[in-house]
Amino acid sequence: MNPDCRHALSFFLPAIEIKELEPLGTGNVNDTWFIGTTGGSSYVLQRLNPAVFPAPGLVQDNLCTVTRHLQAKTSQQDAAYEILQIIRNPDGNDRYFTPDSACWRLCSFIRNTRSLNTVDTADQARQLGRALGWFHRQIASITPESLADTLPGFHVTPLYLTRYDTVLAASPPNKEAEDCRDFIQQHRADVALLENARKQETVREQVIHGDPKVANFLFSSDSSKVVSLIDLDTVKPGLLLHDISDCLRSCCNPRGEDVNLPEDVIFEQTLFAAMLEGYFSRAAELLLPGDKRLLVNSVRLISFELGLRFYTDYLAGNRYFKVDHPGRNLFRARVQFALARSIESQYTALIRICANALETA
Ligand code: GN1
Ligand code: MG
Repeated sequence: MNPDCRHALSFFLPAIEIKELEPLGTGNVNDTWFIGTTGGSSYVLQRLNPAVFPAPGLVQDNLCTVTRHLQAKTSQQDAAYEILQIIRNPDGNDRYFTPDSACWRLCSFIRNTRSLNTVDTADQARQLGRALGWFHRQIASITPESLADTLPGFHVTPLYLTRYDTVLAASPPNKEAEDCRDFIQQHRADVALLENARKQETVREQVIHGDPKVANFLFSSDSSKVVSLIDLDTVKPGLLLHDISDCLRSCCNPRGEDVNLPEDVIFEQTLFAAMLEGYFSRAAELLLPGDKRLLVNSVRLISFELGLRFYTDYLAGNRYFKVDHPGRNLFRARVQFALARSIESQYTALIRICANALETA
């Protein structure tokens, strides 16, 4: 067993007898393990990546604030979804630091659930939309100032473009990835879309999840029902459109983010319609006029932004997103750019689907 895992576990649960310890999930940033004990309890142990989260204590503070808020809200009504429990050690401490400045934490494991990397059916997409809409309604009453900005500039697309320009200028010429550079060049003018709308106050700002990709929703083991929305590391003030778009770029790409053939990637209209139907059934009243008007363009932008982030990290030597081989982030970038292209090619139809879903909500 990784000695740091063992130290972290004995910090949180000094009397623990471990029966199972296995890597869990497909996260691109943090390390996660499933822990089963001889007594039949199960937990999730995580190591926050210090290269991504420079102030992990604040990430943990945000997590506590949000889970406390969700627990208080759901105890007043029928609990629609399960909420993560943060485990504390006998002294009441919920975080453990190793000498490499990494922060470790332990949470409950939500039983009888499974995590998917892609959505296959409209029913699953509708369930994702409902769960995200529910989550947005619950967290809408959190005062943004009560949460720390743990990742300044997250989802501010123009800043990612500036960073890309800097990294590119310092990189050796790379013929192999000319397609990515061309695609970025062609879309430079689009990057300020959401920042402009934010300035004009036509889009809703509130506390958001920050990373509502498919893998962060737990489905019931035996149905398409969503049981919980997990990975609350990026919960902080943002735009509702950041979350809706990030969820859609993941949900409507049935081939997934890690496919090796970007030319196979398509943005699926039926999944788009179903996710929106589910989302609007729970949270349509949160949307401002700009949210409705910019939704399709915003999904395209967030796909482009993620492609830009992956490509920049590839050029910078893969320091942010974990990789299993040096070309992985280049593949991932191509997938997101292919998705943005697929959205572009179906633009009129997607606008119509979105308008219909809003009308029938
Ligand atoms: C990262 O770590 P993970 O897999 O939950 C990233 C998200 C990306 C996502 C793409 C803090 O999330 O922004 O959308 O990869 N998280 C951070 O899979 O940058
Ligand atoms: Mg995440």
